[in-house]
Amino acid sequence: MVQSFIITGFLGVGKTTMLTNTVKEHFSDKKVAIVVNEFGDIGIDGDILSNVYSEVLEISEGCICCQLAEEFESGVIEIMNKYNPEIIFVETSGASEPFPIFLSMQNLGISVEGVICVVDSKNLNSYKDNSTAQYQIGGSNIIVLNKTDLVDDKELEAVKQDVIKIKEEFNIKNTMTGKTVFNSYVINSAERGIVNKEVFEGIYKIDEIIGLANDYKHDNHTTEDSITQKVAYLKEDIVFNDVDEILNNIPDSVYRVKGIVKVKDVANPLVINYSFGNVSFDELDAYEEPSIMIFIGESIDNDVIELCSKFEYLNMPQFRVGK
Ligand SMILES: Nc1nc2c(ncn2[C@@H]2O[C@H](COP(=O)(O)OP(=O)(O)OP(=O)(O)O)[C@@H](O)[C@H]2O)c(=O)[nH]1
Ligand SMILES: [Mg+2]
Repeated sequence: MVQSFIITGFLGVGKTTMLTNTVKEHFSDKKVAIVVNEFGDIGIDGDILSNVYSEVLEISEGCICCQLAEEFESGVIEIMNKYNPEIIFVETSGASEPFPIFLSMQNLGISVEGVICVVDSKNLNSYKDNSTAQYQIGGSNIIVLNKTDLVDDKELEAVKQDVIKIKEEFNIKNTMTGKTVFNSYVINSAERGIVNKEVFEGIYKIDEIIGLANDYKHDNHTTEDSITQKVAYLKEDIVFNDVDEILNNIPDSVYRVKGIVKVKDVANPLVINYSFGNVSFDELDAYEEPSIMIFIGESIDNDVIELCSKFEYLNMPQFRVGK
């Protein structure tokens, strides 16, 4: 039977990093397939992951836990038929809830070994009131406190207590037995998404969860949350400093920026990864599309329009409206 893990967690917490680091290392002897769903209609993670894994399926333009259940399931079937993987890792979008995806995997007869929620130890405070983020923590059985390099022991302990509190609030019940489903969960710490192999050893209590499916009511949560995205393209003739200048002027409402840009003074295309004020860059081997930046946050529209008017080399297409 094909095994799977679902990797969830809010925007920019380090899910893709975990896939490119830990998962790659621990599963080098297995045939691994990756399914990735990104928030918004243009994906960047597929390009990053394709650099590391040969079998990557990217599902964009919507949320796999709401609008895209069918596309998700047929995508998983396609990847199984084509590649015959031993393990499938699903990276959910930062705005997805994990439980509907768990149900889809069960529907397909794929064993879910664990639902891993990656938590940004540095920034949990900024996003812990978001209902989707709470559901991600509540609906997982393995919690990875990531970015521990950015906090001290005291701050990490406070994050752990916040997670435990959210877990207690999300006392999800098995409708058949009345037992709490996510009673047994584990919390791990990680830097760069690097976690022990034991995390993947399968502790999901699948039998406890039978019966929940019938009762689970999943509204389209993306319409409730005010998270939106705006896409902008960059002019061709720019240098690294131009990009840096934009990143130094990101408004507070925007907590995530992803992008791929080509600049004159760097040989390879650069992947931009900005989350809650921290930026990193990685080089890609090839990228033929126009340079792009995607801004994600809450009620960001006016702020991003203003940003684009400040930097003439940043163009926002008029016809695009935030989702
Ligand atoms: N300092 C530090 N940065 C990290 C760590 N893990 C990830 N990052 C950085 O956090 C940013 C976001 O990482 P990703 O792995 O793309 O996060 P994600 O959860 O996949 O993001 P989305 O798919 O957009 O929701 C990148 O700049 C990473 O380099 C960590 O442990 N420490
Ligand atoms: Mg990602």
